[in-house]
Parts: sequence; C-alpha cells; structure tokens
Amino acid sequence: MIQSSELILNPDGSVYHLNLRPENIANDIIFVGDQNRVEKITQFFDSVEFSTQKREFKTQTGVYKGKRITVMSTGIGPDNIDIVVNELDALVNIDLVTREPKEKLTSLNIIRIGTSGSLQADIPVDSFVMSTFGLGLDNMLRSYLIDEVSNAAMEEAFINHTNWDIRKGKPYVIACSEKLEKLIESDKIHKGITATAGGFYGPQGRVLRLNIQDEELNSKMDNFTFNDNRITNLEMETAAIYGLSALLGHNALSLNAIIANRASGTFSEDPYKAVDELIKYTLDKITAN
Ligand code: R1P
Ligand code: URA
Repeated sequence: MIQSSELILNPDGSVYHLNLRPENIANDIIFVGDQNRVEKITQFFDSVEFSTQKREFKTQTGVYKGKRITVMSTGIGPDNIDIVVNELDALVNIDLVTREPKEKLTSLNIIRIGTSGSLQADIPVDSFVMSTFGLGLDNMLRSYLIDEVSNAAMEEAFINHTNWDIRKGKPYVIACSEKLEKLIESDKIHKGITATAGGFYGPQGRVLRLNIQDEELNSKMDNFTFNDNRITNLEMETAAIYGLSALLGHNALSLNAIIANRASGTFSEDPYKAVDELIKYTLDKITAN
C-alpha cells in the first residue's frame, strides 16, 4: 500500500496538487504551460463538463468534435512536470481507495502545445516544431532510474560534442511516442531534438547582467547532429514529459510554436498568433480519424 505521505489526497479524494479525481480526466490530454492558454483551447469545444484550478494547474475537460479531451496547464519547468505527470498517472493507474497500483494499466495520450526558442536560422519565428526527442539539460529526471528508456548513444555524443561540463549534471535523451508522431506529423511542422532547460535565462544561454559558465554552449548545440537529427529548439518541459511518460507507460508528444529565434536574435511580433494556429492544427489532427 502506498503511504498517505507519498500519494497525498485532499479531503474530497482528489490528488494533492491537481485537485482532480479519476472521473475528471480524459485519456487524451493536452498540456500547455500558461493557464490562460487552457481556455484558448476549450473555447473551441462543443461542451466543457469540468473545470478546476489549484496554483498554476488549471484543468478543463470537455468534448471537441465528439472526442473527450482534457486540457491542463503545467506552469513553467520540469519540476512542475514531475508533479503533473505523476499525479495524472496516479489518477488512472492507482486505486485511490486501496492505494494499490492497478493490475490493468491505462496509457494516457499526452500532447504538449508550448512556446519555444529556435536555435536554427531556417526555423524562423512563427513556425512549428515537433520534438522527436527531448534532450534534458535540467537534471530532474536523474532522480529516477531512466537507463532503460533513455538513448545512451545520443547522450554520449552530445556530451562529447559540447564538451559538456558534468558539474551541471548529466544530460538525458528520450524519444517521443511514435504513435502520436504519426498522428500529428505533416509538412507544416519541422522535426528535431528539443533541448529542455531548467531555466529561461542562464540555463538557455541568455546573458543579461550575470555571466554564465559556458557562453559558447548555444553555438555548440546548434551544430550537434546524431543520426540526421539536430537540435532545433529550447524550452523547459519536453524532456521531462517524455521521460516520465516513457517510465510510466504513457504516450507523449511535444509541439512547439517558435516565438524566438536565437540564431537571428529575433522575437515574434505576435507570438500568440503562432500558438493559436498550432492549437487549431493540433485539435483537428487529434480528431481527424
Ligand atoms: C518560458 O517563457 C515558458 O515558455 C515555454 C517554456 O517551455 C516555458 O514554460 O513554454 P510554455 O509556453 O508552454 O509555457
Ligand atoms: N520559451 C523558452 O523556454 N525559451 C524561448 O526562447 C522561448 C520560449
């Protein structure tokens, strides 16, 4: 039995941070970072049956073109993803009364729609990237035993190519769900490795008033390749979502609206337009079949 200090439930039986009970979520889940993006998605739904929010975690479940979908905000960063994916998994794969893992496990389909910075000149602002791999520079997943799900060969190649300073922790690489990749892919969307950083400024090589350990890192990252895959973009959640989903048996895919281009030093004049377009594109792909 899982202890009440491990799987923490609220008095109404909902999971501690997300405020959700098993019946509140669908098997198809869209993650966004920003709480305000949840309703930008559910505004298109035929109906919304459930809505809640605790801290940065806002959740709505409803029906779009006959499909039941949950949309939730994760807030910023891999530490939040640890909470969100573990609590979602508990909702479907742990009996919250007996506190025992269920014998028959459920796989969720998780698609993230986020904003991101491109590292490549030919992936401009307002374009889209599908993350075929998540490259975790954040260390969060190193708390788990990830060797069976991570791509050791790509990790080693990245460490060697960038001459990675191991004092910052060991990068990890996890692939997306092939099933979801096939569902969403099209010529409209670039594909590549998405690097997930634990912060927006120093961890993504941004220098304001503070110096960083490795000012060359971004340029070393943008010419890294492995089996024809290159690092396309930087953000703060994808690798953590991929890693926890792989460990727990869920399908995950991350889609990025490029709002900043680090190669050209440009920022989108209207970042929300690209996000809105990606939202509509994703909803239609999810419900196409
Ligand atoms: C930083 O501005 C935030 O934007 C990106 C990053 O991953 C980070 O969360 O994603 P969202 O737009 O989903 O929040
Ligand atoms: N989000 C990030 O984390 N980085 C960027 O450059 C843009 C959006």
